[in-house]
Amino acid sequence: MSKHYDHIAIEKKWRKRWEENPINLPNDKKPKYYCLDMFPYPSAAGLHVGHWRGYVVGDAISRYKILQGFEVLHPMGFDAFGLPAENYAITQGVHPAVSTAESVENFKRQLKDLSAVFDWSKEINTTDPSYYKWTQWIFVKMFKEGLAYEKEMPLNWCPKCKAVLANEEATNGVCDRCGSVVTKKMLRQWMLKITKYAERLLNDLDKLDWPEKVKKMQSDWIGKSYGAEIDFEVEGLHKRIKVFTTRPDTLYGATFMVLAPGHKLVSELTSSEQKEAIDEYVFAASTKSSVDRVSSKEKTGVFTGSYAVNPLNNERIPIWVADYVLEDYGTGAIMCVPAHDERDFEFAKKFGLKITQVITKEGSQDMELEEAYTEEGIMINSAHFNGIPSTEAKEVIASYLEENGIGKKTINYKLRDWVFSRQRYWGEPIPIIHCEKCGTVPVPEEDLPVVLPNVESYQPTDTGESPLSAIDEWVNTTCPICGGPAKRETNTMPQWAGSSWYFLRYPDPHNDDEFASKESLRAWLPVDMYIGGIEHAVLHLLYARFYTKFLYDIGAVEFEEPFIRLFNQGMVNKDGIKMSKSKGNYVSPDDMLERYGCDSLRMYELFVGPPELDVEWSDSGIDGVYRYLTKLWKLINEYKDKIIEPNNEYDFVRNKMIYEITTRFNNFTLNTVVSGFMEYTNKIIELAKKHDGIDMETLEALTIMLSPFAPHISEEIWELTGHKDTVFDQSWPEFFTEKLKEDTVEIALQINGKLRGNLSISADDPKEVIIEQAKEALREKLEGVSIVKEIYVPGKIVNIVVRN
Ligand code: ANZ
Ligand code: ZN
Repeated sequence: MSKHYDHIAIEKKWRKRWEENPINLPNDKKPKYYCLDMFPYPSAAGLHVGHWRGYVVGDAISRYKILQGFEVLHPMGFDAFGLPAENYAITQGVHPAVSTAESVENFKRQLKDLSAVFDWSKEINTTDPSYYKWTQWIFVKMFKEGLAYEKEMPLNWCPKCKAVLANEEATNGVCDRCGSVVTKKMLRQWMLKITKYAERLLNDLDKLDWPEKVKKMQSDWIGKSYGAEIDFEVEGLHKRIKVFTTRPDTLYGATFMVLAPGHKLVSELTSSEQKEAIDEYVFAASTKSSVDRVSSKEKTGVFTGSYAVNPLNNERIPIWVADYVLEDYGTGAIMCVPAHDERDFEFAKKFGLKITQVITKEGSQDMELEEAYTEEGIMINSAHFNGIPSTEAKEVIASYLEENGIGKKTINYKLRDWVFSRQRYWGEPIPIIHCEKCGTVPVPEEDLPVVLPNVESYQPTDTGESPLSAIDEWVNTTCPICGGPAKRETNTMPQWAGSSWYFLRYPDPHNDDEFASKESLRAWLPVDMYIGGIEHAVLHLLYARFYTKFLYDIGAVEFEEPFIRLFNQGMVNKDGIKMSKSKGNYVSPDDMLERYGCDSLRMYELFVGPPELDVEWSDSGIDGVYRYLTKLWKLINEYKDKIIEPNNEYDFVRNKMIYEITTRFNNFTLNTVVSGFMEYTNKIIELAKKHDGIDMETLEALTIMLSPFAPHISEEIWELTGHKDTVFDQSWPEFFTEKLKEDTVEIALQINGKLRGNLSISADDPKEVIIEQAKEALREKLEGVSIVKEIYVPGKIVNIVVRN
């Protein structure tokens, strides 16, 4: 090997060796560690250096665990169904199966360039019939348990293209393809009853070692609210309007009501004078998405001409229709309390409606409210409830309503059932047969998979049905129950289907009798570490938890939560925005690999910033890492034949180095692990000069610890320094606390009283310094949540209390 750092020769040599002799995964007496990367969607664009970031984190952890004596499962696969491949087929005339296979090949080549310890023998692909057989099997099970059902649902419909559009194809209510205004069309859809699991999905978040921010996003998405349903009589009609409110304490301040445009009483309540205005308003609302409706700045609405009666003070209050109230939340109707609700306040101001304050800060009424008072306080203008705290009034008034038959206490969730069908070609066929005699019949399990047939045209049809509906010989089949003529379901599953359970397949990907054997599941699951982007905080991660709980309930798996620990790597930006091919700020790893090599790129991906934060890519930053490896290379070459007897100085530096790097690794501050290598290599260089020689044990420790980050150069150094085995068969080095400075103590780091890490501190440091260090070590977990309190129990614990 040459004296200068020849990354091309070194990396070529070791990749060939590892291919011939894969890194041994140790035997099954060792503890297991399942390290999972979110599998990619294989786009035609290929991987960029932003994608690499998460994979490098996953690979460094996997290799670290191998060195710690774990048996590691670190698999990779492809989530290959979905809209982009299908749209590509429509525009380019290439079958999605063909274009997807090409993209997969390209992705695999790029992933191999990472030199990650992926176990390719376990590769999966969601478009493989032997895989989606089990995606369909789970659906059949859900159908049999009553969790999959059909329902008429409004879908985005482009009247010009005559096609159903996915939400992402109908941004801002306009068809992406032709620019027409998108309307709604009622179509039969398959739904999954995820709402049945709302409470468990919420409660079990407590068990998870996930970033608090993601847990909060999930609990907000599930959106549990305690409140009451209250009945309002409509004046002059024998009708009642039921509202859902989280604030029964404000009932005396309810000065008008609002119905969602699609509420079933709208037409009945509309007076003849108001009919035209209401009809027009209701139609306009039907063309908007709920997101647009709720987020639009200017409140709009129309008076129906009718009045209701406030059940507590008998006040006559006008009934309006407005699109900021949604049909499918609560009861689709609200009582409006402009004094204490921002949206109602805006609405009342705009339309000149009455504002009555019923809660106040100090027990005295404000002259005129300039904005809604949304805090707790003391009740006023509320008859015999005056003077009590509003928090208490919530309960007292709700009970009063219940006793008098005007209302009842309720719980509401924001979580909706999951619309599970797509009118598309490139997805798993929903395994259902429709028979005129027997109704909706699941395909018998032994007949799975229902293979996706070849079609000539992928174009969505003008009836809103899937392109599959045009293939008569596929659609027409026989009923599995009565044997009579029947038709196949032609809708396909959404892209989320295949990824909701893939982590269960990896341990046993070739099993044809089960989605995975019980033994393999017991051996590997749940996933110990799941690494991926924060953009999956709700949908994918919630669906995967839902699937797991369902499979647990039918006895197919033995655990209720799939991912014990979650890590979200930050995004890589270039010129301030997220890197992507379409934006033209795309840095391909291919060029970087050529110039600097895999080891430098891997290390730079980690060095570029704290792994959980977004970072700005700089092509020149990688130079620094490359220079570091060159320096290390020089050190080895200069001193590899000058091994000296151990001494105290080397002992101290080695211990400190192992301690520092291990703790930083455990705390997941991987960028500081890389700077640790730089720091300690400098110290070793100093010692080598001073003693004109190097200590073997120190050199070995450094090489072993470096190997998860820069595997090629580590192997080369290992060999150069006379070792015959591979560096990956070694054990992670140990440190001895007694050889570190005396005054350091190890303390526990907690979030909300749960152990989340350790930290070694100088016992004499002031409390503030220790808390700062603790927060730094926990930064990933604390990102985006608000800290309520910081507690330090001297020499023992730092507990950070956060709000969820
Ligand atoms: C009266 C009131 C007074 C309200 C007040 C709030 C503050 P969460 O916490 O999100 O569950 N609401 C109920 N159904 C709605 C719907 N279909 N569309 C839009 N808004 C709806 O919010 C519940 C509150 O949101 C309810 O409590 C209701 O307004 C409104 F000072 O009732 B509230
Ligand atoms: Zn039948």
